[in-house]
Amino acid sequence: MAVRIIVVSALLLSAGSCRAMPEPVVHTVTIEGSTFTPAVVTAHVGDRVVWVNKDFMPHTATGRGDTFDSGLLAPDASWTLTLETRGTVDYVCTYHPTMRGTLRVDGATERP
Ligand SMILES: [Cu+2]
Repeated sequence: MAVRIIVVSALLLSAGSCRAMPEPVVHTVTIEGSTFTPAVVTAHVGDRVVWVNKDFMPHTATGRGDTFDSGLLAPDASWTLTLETRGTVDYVCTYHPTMRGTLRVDGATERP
């Protein structure tokens, strides 16, 4: 019986949806064609977001209101942000202001 409980726990963890064990999840945002994909990331405090630049030009992921800034992301570079506060933050690329994305960060204990 103990084995079955462990297996179920592992499945919940891999789905990133266990209220009892809010393991951090890594969300990947791909930058390609001067677009952030996905444009909206819904995450939780403690999660990480990784931006990967697959374009042939540099970009940034820069949150509004002095929240976060990847700095220059060269082609093939990536940058990781650990989410420490809840809230919704819109971000842009400072070089291409039409590039927009949004982070929605809920509390760590609110993982459904
Ligand atoms: Cu850009």
